[in-house]
Amino acid sequence: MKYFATTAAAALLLALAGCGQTQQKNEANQAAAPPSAAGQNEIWWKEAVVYQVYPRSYKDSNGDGVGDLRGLISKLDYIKSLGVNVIWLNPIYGSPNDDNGYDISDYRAIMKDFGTMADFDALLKGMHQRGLKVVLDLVVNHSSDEHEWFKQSRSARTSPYRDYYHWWPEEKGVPNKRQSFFDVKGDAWAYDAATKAYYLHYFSRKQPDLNWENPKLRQEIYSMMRFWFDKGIDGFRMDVIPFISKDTTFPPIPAKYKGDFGRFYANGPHLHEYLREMHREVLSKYNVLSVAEGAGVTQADALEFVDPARKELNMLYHFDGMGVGLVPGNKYRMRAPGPYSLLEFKDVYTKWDKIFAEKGWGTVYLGNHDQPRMTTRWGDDRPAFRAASSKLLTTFLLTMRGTPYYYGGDELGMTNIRFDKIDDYRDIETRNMYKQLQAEGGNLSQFVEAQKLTGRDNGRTPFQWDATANAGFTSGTPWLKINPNYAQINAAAEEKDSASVLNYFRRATAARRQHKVLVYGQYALLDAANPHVYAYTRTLGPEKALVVLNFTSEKHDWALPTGLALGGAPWLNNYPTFTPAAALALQPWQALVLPLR
Ligand code: TEU
Repeated sequence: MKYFATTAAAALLLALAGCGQTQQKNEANQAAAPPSAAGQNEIWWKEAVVYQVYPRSYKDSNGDGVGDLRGLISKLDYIKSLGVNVIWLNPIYGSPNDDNGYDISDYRAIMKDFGTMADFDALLKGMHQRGLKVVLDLVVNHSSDEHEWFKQSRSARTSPYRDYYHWWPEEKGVPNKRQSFFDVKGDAWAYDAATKAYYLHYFSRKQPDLNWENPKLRQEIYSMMRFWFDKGIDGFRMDVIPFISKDTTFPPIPAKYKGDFGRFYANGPHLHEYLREMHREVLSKYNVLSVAEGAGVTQADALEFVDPARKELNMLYHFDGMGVGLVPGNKYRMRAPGPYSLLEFKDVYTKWDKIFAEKGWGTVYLGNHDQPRMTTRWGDDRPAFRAASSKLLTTFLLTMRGTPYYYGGDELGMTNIRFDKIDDYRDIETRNMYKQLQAEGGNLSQFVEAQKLTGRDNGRTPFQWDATANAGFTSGTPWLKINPNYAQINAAAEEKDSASVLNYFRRATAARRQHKVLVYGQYALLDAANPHVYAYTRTLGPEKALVVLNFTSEKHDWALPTGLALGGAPWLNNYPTFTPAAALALQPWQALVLPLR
């Protein structure tokens, strides 16, 4: 993009004098029409800021070292004070915790570590009283091997539950290779001597895949979903939902997938048929949020999930952003994401915005329970830059089109713990990758080094409430070590500081609430080739805003493009002062959201 400082300066001066003839660009005319009043019921999830709570690490009320529902209830006023309006809880159901609740043994019960159904009812009531909606995790690609269905299924080939799972009888020979994410041998088939057959598990051996090709199984799932909706929950985040349908002849993975098994798994033969059935039988009957974890989903496939005309799901979240700076398909994630290319980052988010320009709706996130802390991964967590870069990333999340999914703890600017020893990890993914690499004679120290930046437990360390013992998380021994930086980085300290990351997050959620242009406005990338600064406009009818983000730890000047005229004080600024000028003098990690005329 071409721009000239002198022209921009003239426009700026005119604007500041209050008599500027702002050069309206065509963008304003192309802005999506504001949603009609008739649609109001359907759009609450577009205007939402979703706050993700990892219950195991949020707040422990009974001293067993594990977060629980009573602990979470005690923090609802805090959550409300953030200005978020939807809470997504990672799985809270009955589970032996092979994969921290993603292995469910009872879909209609609460995990013992977390409390009771009465606690859940109190939690739901407490949330609704505060105007907070609750989204639960729906984990139905697989169950636990300790689920009653699986116990029955594996007991005999004639069991009425046999076809609730995928079995391959040994007399048919060894089944075609399927890769497992968590298995120590990487093998997704496990041999079960009791009935002389293999069962399928895309994740751990204790997470057998459910057989969605069986209509009875599907009805069980729909009935379970209705059970939770009838209790009053407001939505589901659907774990690896693109993986549910399988070709039960289990052919070799076609060559066109070039070994990308995740992409193959996401293309089962009846996937969209089942999603439409689920919509018909369950989702259409409630005013709820539904979001797919879009593992294996490409840009070309995305609309098939969320085009409203197809009657499937509301939203999906993609993995392209998380892949920036990683070697694709590297199962051990050996390459630590150091400096990444901002150009690539901008390109990914700009392309994904475009997919939903006309229909459907997107999402944006920079961290979750499967990812390192966003400040470490995408910002700069050294003390001099930690707060500024956290605030910049928050600004990005809350000014993009699409619903932001904000991970609990990021509002404090929490950082990776960077364990030195494999034994400190609790995560099955890290531990089993290590064992696999060990068996293959791989480079273990390189692996441990890479996990310091990519390992999932970095995002799972307990929430840092205050500077007392164990960060105020528990009176017992925490299930996972607490980041020693809790003495400086904690909610209590940040409450008292108006310039903290925490209070900035509150200002950011308020800005998104106040200015609908930040939710619905058309997005246009500026200065695409700038490797340091990410800048874009948002436009909704006559309302227009400029977002300028210096994604580096150095100062950079950024000249206002021709035709853009500033229209007043910043809506958001992560530094104390702002001097309007034709070329903005950006501080390290400075983030600005400026109204335009
Ligand atoms: O993650 C699915 C998934 O694609 C994972 O393989 C993820 O990409 C990987 O763990 C990142 O390192 C979901 C859940 O979010 C995850 O916590 C579960 O472990 C997994 O499904 C199995 O249920």
